[in-house]
Amino acid sequence: MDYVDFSYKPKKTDLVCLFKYKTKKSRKEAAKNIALESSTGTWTDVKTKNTRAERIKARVFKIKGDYSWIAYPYDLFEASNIPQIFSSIAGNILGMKVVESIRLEDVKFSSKIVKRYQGPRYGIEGVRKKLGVGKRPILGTIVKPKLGLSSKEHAKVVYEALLGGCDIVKDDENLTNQSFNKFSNRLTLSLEAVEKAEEETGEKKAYLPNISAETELMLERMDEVKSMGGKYVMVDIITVGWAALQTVRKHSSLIIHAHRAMHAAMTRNENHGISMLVLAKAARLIGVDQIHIGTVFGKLEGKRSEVVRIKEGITGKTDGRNEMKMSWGKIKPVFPVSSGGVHPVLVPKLMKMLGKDIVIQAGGGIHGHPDGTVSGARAMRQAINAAMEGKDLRDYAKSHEELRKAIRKWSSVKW
Ligand code: RUB
Ligand code: CA
Repeated sequence: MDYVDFSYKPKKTDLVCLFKYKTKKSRKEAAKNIALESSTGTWTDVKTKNTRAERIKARVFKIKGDYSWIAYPYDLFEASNIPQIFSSIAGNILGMKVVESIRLEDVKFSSKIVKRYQGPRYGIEGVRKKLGVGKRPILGTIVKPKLGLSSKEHAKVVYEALLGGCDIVKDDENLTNQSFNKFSNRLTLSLEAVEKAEEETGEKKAYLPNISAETELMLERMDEVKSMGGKYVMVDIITVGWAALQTVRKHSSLIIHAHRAMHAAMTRNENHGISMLVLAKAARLIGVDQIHIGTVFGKLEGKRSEVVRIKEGITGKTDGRNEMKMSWGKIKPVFPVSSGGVHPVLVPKLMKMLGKDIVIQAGGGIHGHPDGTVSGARAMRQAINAAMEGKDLRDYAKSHEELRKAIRKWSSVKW
């Protein structure tokens, strides 16, 4: 059958996709349709076909269980264009009637494609250096309430969180330039808060302003952050889109924190859409320095096996298994961010699951502390210290009041 060739051996330069799909037709027939619609074909034979179209078509080279593996020749792509790649491998095929559901589970970018990308400027090592944090996880918070604080109130929360022990404080995903909290004003006051906290604690600190907006406006905001001495920008990478993210990366010399708001529209359904792993790999290629991957234990959905795979995909020199094994070449590892319903009690579990090379973020789990933000940040730092020293959290809490109070408030939280 055209487009299906089980004897085909993917070339080193092919991009390979792993799809999970359900169909009422034969699995082979459906796989053929996935391959043709995502590469060169359409629903019927066309008279305009040439030899090139035949040569560069995608090939289904394996079908097993619910899955099919498809190889895409390099010439199908404008290799440095992430939107074009997604229009192919995750485009029309998601809406085809021949499949009841289809999910792009994993993607293997060939080294020839990888070479066309810059990847993160800083990555894990670079971020650690900028923040002067050696081996422990980076501690972050999100200013809460998400929306409603004035710039002045916002900056006060930034200051208190940093004073208590956070390394970084970020805006929330839906805070940008609202009438009650203007971007420029917030930036100025929050960077002052950073300076003050750095002087008082002797630690390096950072504020992550959310620059998400129309692309040119984002670049203006990024310039503003840079000119004022900021270290980071934060971008809602899914809502701004791949093209905008590529532009930001091209122009940025700052650390890029990637928030993934809206990802679940594509990633949450286990049978349909695009996996978070695929989105995170694209973000790594483009070059974000840190990205949200989930917590398993927190308030937001995300299976353990999936969260661990995403971590491997964004930090490994190689990742994937068998047909999907890919090499990242010179592309640096991205800092995985665990965030969403995190509080001190979850810290040991998170570190056990993901190791020390993670950014741990808590919003409510800091600002909801019975004694406020400073104590909340202290409690989180204490929890990290306990885990770093291999001590039991509850034992450690006996001599650490802030942690003790946090445990009392949150130990029975269930999602
Ligand atoms: C966390 C928060 C972040 C989520 C996003 O606040 O608001 O937006 O981390 O989710 P809180 P994810 O700590 O109060 O829950 O990281 O899964 O993308
Ligand atoms: Ca948020």
